[in-house]
Amino acid sequence: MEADTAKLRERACEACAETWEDRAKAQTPHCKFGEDGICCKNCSMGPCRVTAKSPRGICGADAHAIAGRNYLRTIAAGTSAHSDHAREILHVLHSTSADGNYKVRDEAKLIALAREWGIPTDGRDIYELAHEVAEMGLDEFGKPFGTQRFIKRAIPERQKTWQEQGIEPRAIDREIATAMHMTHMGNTADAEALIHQGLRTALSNGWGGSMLGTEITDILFGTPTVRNTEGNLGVLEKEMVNVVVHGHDPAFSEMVVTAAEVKELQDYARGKGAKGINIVGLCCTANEVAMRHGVRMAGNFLQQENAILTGAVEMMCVDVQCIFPALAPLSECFHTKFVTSSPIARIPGSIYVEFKTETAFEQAKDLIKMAIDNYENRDASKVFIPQNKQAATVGYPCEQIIKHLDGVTNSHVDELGSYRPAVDAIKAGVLRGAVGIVGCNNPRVRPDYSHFEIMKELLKNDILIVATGCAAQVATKAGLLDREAKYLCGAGLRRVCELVNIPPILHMGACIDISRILLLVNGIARDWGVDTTQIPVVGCAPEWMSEKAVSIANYVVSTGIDVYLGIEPQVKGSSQMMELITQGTRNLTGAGYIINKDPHELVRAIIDGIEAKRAALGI
Ligand code: SF4
Ligand code: MSK
Repeated sequence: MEADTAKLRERACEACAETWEDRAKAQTPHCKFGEDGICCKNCSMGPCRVTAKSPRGICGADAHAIAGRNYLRTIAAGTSAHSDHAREILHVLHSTSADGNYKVRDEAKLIALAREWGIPTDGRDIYELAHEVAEMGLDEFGKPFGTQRFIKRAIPERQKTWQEQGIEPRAIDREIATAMHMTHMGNTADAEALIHQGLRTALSNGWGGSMLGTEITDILFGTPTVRNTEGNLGVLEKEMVNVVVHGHDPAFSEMVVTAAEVKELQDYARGKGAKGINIVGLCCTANEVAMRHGVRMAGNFLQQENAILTGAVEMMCVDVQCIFPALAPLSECFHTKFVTSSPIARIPGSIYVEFKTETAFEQAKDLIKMAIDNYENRDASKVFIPQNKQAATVGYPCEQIIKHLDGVTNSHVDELGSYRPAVDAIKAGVLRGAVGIVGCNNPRVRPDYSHFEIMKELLKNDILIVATGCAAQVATKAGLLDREAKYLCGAGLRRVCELVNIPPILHMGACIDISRILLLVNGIARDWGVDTTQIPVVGCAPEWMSEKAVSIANYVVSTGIDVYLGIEPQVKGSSQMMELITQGTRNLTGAGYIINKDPHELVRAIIDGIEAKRAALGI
C-alpha cells in the first residue's frame, strides 16, 4: 500500500500539486504551546501562553484551567458535529413522503422507536408516524427540561452512575452551550469541573446525537445487512466514469448512488465511451453506502488526496466533515470536478451545489451527468490506478450480530435478542474479550501502521474486534474484513469465526455508529448481569485526529469503558488534566484513558487490561 502511495506522490510532483505529506513537513515542529494545550485565546487580552516564567494568563488562569477549557471546547465541537449531522438527518425524516425523494425504508425500526418514545402507533399512517418521531427527535436538541431519552436504554447501573455523578445529559444544544459558556473568559477555572461537563457533553453525543443519527439513518435508508464488497484504491475503474462520495451524511450519497443506477444515465455514459458509472466511497460516507448497498470503498482519511492523484476520478462529491480544503486546488491539477453540497462545509474552489431534500434526486442526476460529460476530459497519460483491492464483508450492526449469534445457539432468545452466546464464549475463554477499534489517521504517526499492528496482535490473542470509521477502512485494506483472514486468529477466535460464519473484524459502520458499539457493550453487560466497567471489552483509537474523536472517547469513558489512545490529547501542559483524564474519570465513571504512542506497547496494555478484567470476574 505504501509503495502505491509513493507512486501517487510522484504523480503529485509531476502535476506540481502538494499533498498532506508536504504540508505536514512544513508544519513541523508544531507549536509546543498548542500541542500541550496551554495557549488561551478566549479573550482579546491574550493570546496567553503558559511558561515557567509566566505561569498564568493575564486574567490569572493557570495551565490547568487553560488546558481544561481547551479540552472542553474540543468535546463541545465534536459533540456539535455528530449531533448537527443527526439533526439534518431528522429533518430529512421529517421531509419523507410516499412519493417524495426520501422514504421510510425500515418501517419496523420506526414503529419500534415510536413505541419506545410512547408515541401511539396502531393504525397510523407510516409517514404521519415518521413526522411525529422526527419532531420528537428534534426536541432532544433544545427541550428545556429533562434528559436524553436514549439514556433509558442503558443498564440500570450506568443510569445510576450518571445520576449520582450529575452527568445525565440534558438537551444536546444545552450541553454544548453550557460547555461554551463555562469556558468563556471569566468563568470556570477548575479543571475537575471542566472534565465533569466534558463527560456530560459527550454523553449528549453518544446517548443523544450520535444514537439519533444512527437510528434515523437506519429508518430512512434501511438497517444495514451483511454484504460483500471490496476496498482500496483498486476499486477505481480505468474504463468507467468514477464518482467518489466522501464525508459523513448519507442523505446526499444515497441519492448519488441511486441516480447512478438510472438506465438513461448508464446509457449516456456508454454513449460517451465509458463502460459504465462506478460509484465508490471515502471515509465514513464509504462506510454508510458500503453497508447499505455494497458500494466499494476507495479508502480512509489520509487517502482522500490519493483518489484524485490517480487521475481517474471524474467527480468527487462531498458532504460534511473530514474533507480537506486541499482537495479544491488538487482537483484543479487534474480533470476532477470537486463538488461541495452542504452549507456546513463550504470550500473555496469547489463547485457548490446545495443539496435540498425536495430536489435531491434531480440534483444527483445532474451531478452524475456532469461527471459523465467530464469523462472525455480525462488525460490518459496522467492515470495511475494502483491495482490493490481486497475483498471485504461489511454490515454488522447489533441486529446482524444478534442474528448471527442466534444461528449457532439453542439458548433462549428474548424479544430483543441476546448476546448470551458471546458472553458464554468470553466466560469460557474461547474469546478473551473484545475491542472496539475506531478513529482516523493522523500524520503524527505512520498512516494505518498502528491500526494494523494492534489489530493483528489482538486477533492472534483471541480478541474479537469491532470497527467503525477509518479504522474499519484500514481493516478493509488489510484484508481483515474477509472471512479468510481467520488464519490470523488464535485457535479460539478462529473457531468462533467458523461457527458463526463471520470475519474476525466486524464492520459496524461510520464514526456516528459508535453508538451501535455502545448498545453492543450495554447489551453484553445486560446479558452478563454486571456493569459495563467489569466486562473485558475496551475501546481503542490508535490514530485519532478529530474533535469528534475526543467527544467519542469521553462518552465511551462515561459508559464505563476504558479507552486506549495512540495519540496524546492536547493537555500535556497540565499535570492535573493528565491525571484527570487517565485516573480522575475512574472515580466518576469507572473508566479512563490509557495513552501510549508505541502501538506494540499499546496493544500489550490492551491485552493486559482485558486479562485484568477477566481476573477480577474470576474467569
Ligand atoms: Fe489570557 Fe485569561 Fe484572556 Fe485566556 S481568558 S486569553 S488566559 S486573559
Ligand atoms: S471519517 S472522524 S477521519 S474516522 Fe468518520 Fe475517518 Fe475520523 Fe473522519
